[in-house]
Amino acid sequence: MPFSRILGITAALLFAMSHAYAPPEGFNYDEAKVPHYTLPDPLVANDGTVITSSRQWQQSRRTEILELFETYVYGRRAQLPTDLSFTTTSIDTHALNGKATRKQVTLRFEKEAHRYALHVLIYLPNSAKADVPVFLGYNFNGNHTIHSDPGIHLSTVWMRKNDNGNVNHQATNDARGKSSSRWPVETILDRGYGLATAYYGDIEPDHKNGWKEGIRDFYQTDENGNPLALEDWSAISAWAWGLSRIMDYLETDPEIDSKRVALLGHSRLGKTSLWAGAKDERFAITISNDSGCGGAALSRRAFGETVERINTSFPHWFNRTFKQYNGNENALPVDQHMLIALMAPRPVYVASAEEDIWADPNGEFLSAKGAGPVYKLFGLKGVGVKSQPPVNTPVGNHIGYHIRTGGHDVTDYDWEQYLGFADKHLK
Ligand code: GTR
Repeated sequence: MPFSRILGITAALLFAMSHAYAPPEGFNYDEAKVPHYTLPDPLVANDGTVITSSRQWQQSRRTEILELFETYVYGRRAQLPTDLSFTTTSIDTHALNGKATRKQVTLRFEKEAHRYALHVLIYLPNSAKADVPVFLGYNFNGNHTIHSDPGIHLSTVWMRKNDNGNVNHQATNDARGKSSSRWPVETILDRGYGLATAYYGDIEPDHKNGWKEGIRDFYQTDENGNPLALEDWSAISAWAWGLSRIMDYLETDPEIDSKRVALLGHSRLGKTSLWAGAKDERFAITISNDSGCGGAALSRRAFGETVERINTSFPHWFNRTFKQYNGNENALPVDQHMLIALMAPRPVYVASAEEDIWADPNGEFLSAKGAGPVYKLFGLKGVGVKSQPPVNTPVGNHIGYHIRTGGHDVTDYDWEQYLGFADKHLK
């Protein structure tokens, strides 16, 4: 190879490396340029009534806000399955050198055709007696990526990524353990928690035509029995629906305390967890890790990723009505602080990363803070600070928040805060 070619390749590599985390150009990353906006007040009902008690919130305002998010952002979701079944496909009581019991459970939604299967991987600490609290979260790349444990079934469905051990969008053995840095399984077990996870692509592959192979192609009515067109719901709604089905299973597992399930998700799966936690009050805690636009971040700030950009890059994530707010965030009847507020009075945690400016860390903080007045109705404390805390300084009581150093990822530091938050509220 000529020397000039080697130089060229080296330069290209260095460029790629230095720009690996560079956020897209043409978006605002300057706090001073955030447009002026007024947030809708979670405590003013659609008819103008001011909500002053937790009772009023629970009886009417909560439902109103849920419906606003259904109508304008995430869409509706499917009916309950009529033939939900759970099959334990493998169980190993001496997994991870005897530390854990590993179960793999397949959820199916229909008796006859058996088209859809949601494969749930569960680790429970053998040191625990019974009734284990668990963390539940979707993974991005298949259950086999969260740990190198060879007993984990290799996923056979379509994988979004075509690297890290995936070939032709199918997982190979080389993909095992590739996402393990995001899942400190042994630490979770040592702290007395179980872990349940599933691949979100089991419910619907994450691309614009993924619905054709997902449950959105199957269910014709929503949870109230009304006809459901494809655009009436969204991939995020479908994925969130799947998390509730996992909860249906957890409720039947005698080794698990389904009243103490902490739901977490990163990035797009953080958006999904927030919507699932809002819809389904069986989740005791909801945790958003770097969920950004359409997750914890306030849409009106248009800082980093905007509504228009997300609707263009990922048209399948949100419902059709959300597209009307491209470049027009101020007209949205909701903003994301109201989504956080839907968790009340259950504890909720929002986390950001300093270099993850695409996700608007300050917008994530302001949203967590903006849910505070609703928690106050219940006599509960929110983030407890006026402005974004310094890096690596977690704050908050019933609404937890931190911004850590580093980029868009789930790290041991994040988990340490989530475990501490769960200890505080679930133990
Ligand atoms: C990005 C998207 C973000 C976030 C992220 C992810 O491309 O713009 O909203 O969801 O993907 O999920 O990793």
